[in-house]
Amino acid sequence: MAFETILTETRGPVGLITLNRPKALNALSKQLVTELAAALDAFETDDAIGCIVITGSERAFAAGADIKEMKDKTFVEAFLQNFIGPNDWERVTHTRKPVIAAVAGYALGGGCELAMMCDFILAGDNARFGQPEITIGTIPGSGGTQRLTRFVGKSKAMEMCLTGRQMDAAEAERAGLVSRIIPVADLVEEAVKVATQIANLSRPVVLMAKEAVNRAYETTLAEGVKFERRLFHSSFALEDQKEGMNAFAEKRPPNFKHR
Ligand code: CO8
Repeated sequence: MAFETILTETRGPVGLITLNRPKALNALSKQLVTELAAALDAFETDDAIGCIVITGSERAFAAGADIKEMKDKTFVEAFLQNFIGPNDWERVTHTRKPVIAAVAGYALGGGCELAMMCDFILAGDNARFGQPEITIGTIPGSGGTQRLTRFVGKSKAMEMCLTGRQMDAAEAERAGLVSRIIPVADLVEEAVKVATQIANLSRPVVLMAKEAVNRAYETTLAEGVKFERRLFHSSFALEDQKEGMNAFAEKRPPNFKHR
């Protein structure tokens, strides 16, 4: 795949996507968002890939949508183009394989929103999260007011969306926005390690677990638990469930067939 604004590589069973517009702090231009969607499509359809990592540079995961590109848009253009294109902005939320955001430096505006669309966030110790749109005369446009509120609660989300205040990595971890903090120099290596661990598990079961956790955001507790129970039951139809449990009983590592 030849892209201009991102880099893609495979590390064993992991697809690694690096946002790569260093001069613009990885601002999410139309081209970048389109290329990211294409890279996700490619890794999603590649059977050899079991988990995807999206990262940026040590200075910036992404400093938001590209302000220079969008500043002169009219309402009609933004509305008719759905900002910059069909559904590319939300592409990561449609990925069935797990996607980990490895965030170092700035994750602002659309950058913070992109990180929150991933399945979980590993933060470098220099990460900074924020929704500064209000300071440039607009509001978050890709889930910032909704996902941030669900992650960190109303008070922090409201303060951040109303003032543009940034959270550092420690606050983001305390607030539940990120799963853990990693020294920035080790961030990508650690994210690839975790992704490899996931990719070596039974793929159908991994996809079931992801679907079940995501259901918690979309339905009532009772319906979510019922959904989880049905998937749990159906996992007993898998050879990988037999292998996993037999391996435990026989005190050996499992050798999953479907990965
Ligand atoms: N867009 C375009 N260029 C940017 C952006 C951006 N978001 N952020 C930084 N850059 C550029 C700068 O213009 C600068 O370029 P140049 O060297 O040509 O002047 C270069 O990157 C380096 O930036 P700075 O010199 O500003 O670096 P600093 O270290 O001084 O500051 C900051 C870093 C604090 C990150 C600062 O650059 C900043 O505040 N950036 C803007 C952050 C922001 O407001 N982001 C929100 C954008 S709006 C948005 O994301 C809405 C998403 C809606 C999605 C809707 C989908 C449907």
